[in-house]
Amino acid sequence: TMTWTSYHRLATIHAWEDSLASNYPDLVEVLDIGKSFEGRPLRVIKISTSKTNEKKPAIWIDGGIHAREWISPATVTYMANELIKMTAHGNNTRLVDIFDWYINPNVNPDGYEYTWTVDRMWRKTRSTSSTKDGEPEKRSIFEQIFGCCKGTDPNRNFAHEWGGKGTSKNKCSEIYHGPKAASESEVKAVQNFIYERRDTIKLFLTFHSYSQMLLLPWGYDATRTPDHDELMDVANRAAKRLESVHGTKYQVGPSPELLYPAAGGSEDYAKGVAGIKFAYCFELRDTGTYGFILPARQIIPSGQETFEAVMSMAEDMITYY
Ligand code: 0X9
Ligand code: ZN
Repeated sequence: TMTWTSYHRLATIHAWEDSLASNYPDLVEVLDIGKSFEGRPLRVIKISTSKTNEKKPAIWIDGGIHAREWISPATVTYMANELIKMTAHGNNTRLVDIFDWYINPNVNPDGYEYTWTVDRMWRKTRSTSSTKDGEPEKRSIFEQIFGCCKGTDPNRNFAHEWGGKGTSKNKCSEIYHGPKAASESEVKAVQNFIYERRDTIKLFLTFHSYSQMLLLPWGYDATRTPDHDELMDVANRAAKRLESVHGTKYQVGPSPELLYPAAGGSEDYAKGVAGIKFAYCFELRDTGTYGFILPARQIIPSGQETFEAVMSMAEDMITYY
């Protein structure tokens, strides 16, 4: 069963989502938004007190774009659970009264399962662009033998400045951008979902690890957005609130200034294509001591502090919806 004292397989996370929907039928719904390359369901937890057809402003949260970043789905499910518990108990219901919440804890389920069964450090999806049933194998013998040439980096595959800086056309690369923009069904499903709801989604948050940063667009190149200062204000307040919980420090700024430029990322798509003004990418704990292999005892502290940052951002959104 689901806990936040250890990491969990996808089946456990899905069973937990199902139990939320049956325990809180007036609050939680599990939406099916597509299928992964290997046929796993792509799911979104909808937390909402709206009546049918009521169009409320919304907040999007996703995790697990990169398979090995286990703290991301763990933190995202922690936050979903807190939000649901809080609302169900009638505490601070304001942020669920005002906003519908769309939460996808595992954008890349094939990759995630692969990190449990075969390779803990796998990052990408598990797709092959050339072998459909009955079609001849187009990959070289080298690629067929060395499975490293499978998969696309989903965070280089979004349809914004696709194929630009910090991406690779080499299938064997960890930052392979894929054969075309949104070639990955996992990416296409997220894009379609947020594009269809682009008028209601006010805040887009995507969770990665690691390096303790709160990144804002643009990620693709070192050019600042026209509303850079507003995005920085919201992020700085969130980082301050985060730090107040356990003293964890997050750096705030655009990826090219703090890390590196990388095109085709999800928050760039949210802002650049869907037109969602406030789009951010969290790089969760830690700063390299454990890196991707963050001990499970850090899930709850990470969840607690990140939840406060998200509450701060959601409160700031009330001014804007
Ligand atoms: O490289 C990435 O995709 C992210 N770092 S990670 O270590 N989690 O892989 C940073 C993405 C920053 N955002 C954009 N470049 N859009
Ligand atoms: Zn990542």
